[in-house]
Amino acid sequence: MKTIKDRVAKMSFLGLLLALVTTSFYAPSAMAHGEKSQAAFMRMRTIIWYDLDWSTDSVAVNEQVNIDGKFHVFAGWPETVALPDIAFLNIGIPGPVFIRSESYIGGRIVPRSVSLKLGSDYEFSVVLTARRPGDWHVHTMMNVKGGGPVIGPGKWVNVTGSMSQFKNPITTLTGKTVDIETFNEGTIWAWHGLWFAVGLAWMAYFCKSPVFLPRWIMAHSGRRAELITDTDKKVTMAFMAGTVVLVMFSYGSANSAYPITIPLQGGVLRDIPALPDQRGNVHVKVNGATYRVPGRAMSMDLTIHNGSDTAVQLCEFQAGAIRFLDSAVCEDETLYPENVLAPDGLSSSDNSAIAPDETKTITVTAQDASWEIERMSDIIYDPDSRFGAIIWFNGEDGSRQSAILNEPLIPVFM
Ligand SMILES: [Cu+2]
Repeated sequence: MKTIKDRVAKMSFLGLLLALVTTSFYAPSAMAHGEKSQAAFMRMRTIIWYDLDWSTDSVAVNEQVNIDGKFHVFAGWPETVALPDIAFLNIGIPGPVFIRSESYIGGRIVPRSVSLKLGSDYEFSVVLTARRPGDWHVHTMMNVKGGGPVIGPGKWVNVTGSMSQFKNPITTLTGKTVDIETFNEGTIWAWHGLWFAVGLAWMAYFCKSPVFLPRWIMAHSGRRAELITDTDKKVTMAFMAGTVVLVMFSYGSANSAYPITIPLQGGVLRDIPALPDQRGNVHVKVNGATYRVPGRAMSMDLTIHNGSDTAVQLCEFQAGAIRFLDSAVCEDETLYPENVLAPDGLSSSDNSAIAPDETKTITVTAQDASWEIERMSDIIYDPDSRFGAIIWFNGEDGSRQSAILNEPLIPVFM
């Protein structure tokens, strides 16, 4: 009877081990980042990325991609998302397919977190070096402590070549040049192997019979003391002593091999310079806004006052990452990702130029399937059904002015 129980227990242990090993080696490649499942209000009302520019959408391993642009920190930041007091400029990619070689906000190098002010605009720039060949979706991203990753538009970037060619040389502060892609790889493997072996040996020793159910039964029938023998205690002491000696020895040898080290750098930069006012003097009042579910169209009744000294024309409406353009006025000249660009998605009841000091009330419609495809229309099911957007005007003198909208949105289901 005992042997059957024993066998069952051993088999189940082996099964568990097998499951653990196979799952830890199984890593499917992600096609996107679940950007569509991020709440629509979060994409609309936290960080608005604009004037983005990807330097290229095709590179070879070791070549660089620059992503530059600006972002606006929405003043109507939703109360359910932690404020960006500690935020980290990142890039949303499926694993280390690129390395982030440089990143800047407001011209300052930002390898650490920054504090962002609501209502401000910042300039940023990220330099990536291609590491792994493939087609990768590259997003701008801001990690907000307590708020999660706020993801911006993603663009497909193709990387060619071979990962074995990837080099990541750096010069240390002591003047030594090392390739950190392969630096001390042997040592890393050896330590992982060693501790893995120690762990396995520990498990193997204590998985001698009886295990699991028989053990549990013995413990419950008051024979707990019989489960641990004197030899078990000696083996445990040997493991403990061995671990301590190993750690002391390795610490000493690493210290003598690398006497000069500095700690990993952390901290928060609280004085990142914001851009001067990016909006201009066109003022927009939203008299009402609706989202027509069957038509995938958002309609707004806007009163626009042109307080600038040049005539302006409505050009673009951006909600989250989706840009709706009025093709009669402007077109996208960057490599903006197509899935979130509606080059002909914006129309208005009257889009003639608004003269300086003129006030006009018009109906503006942003219509495109991307409301549904990008799952931005989910906003209508929010308890705080409100949209956030940035609306752009082209000036006759070549200037660009914009206004931030933050208003309730009423869904229409017919
Ligand atoms: Cu993606």
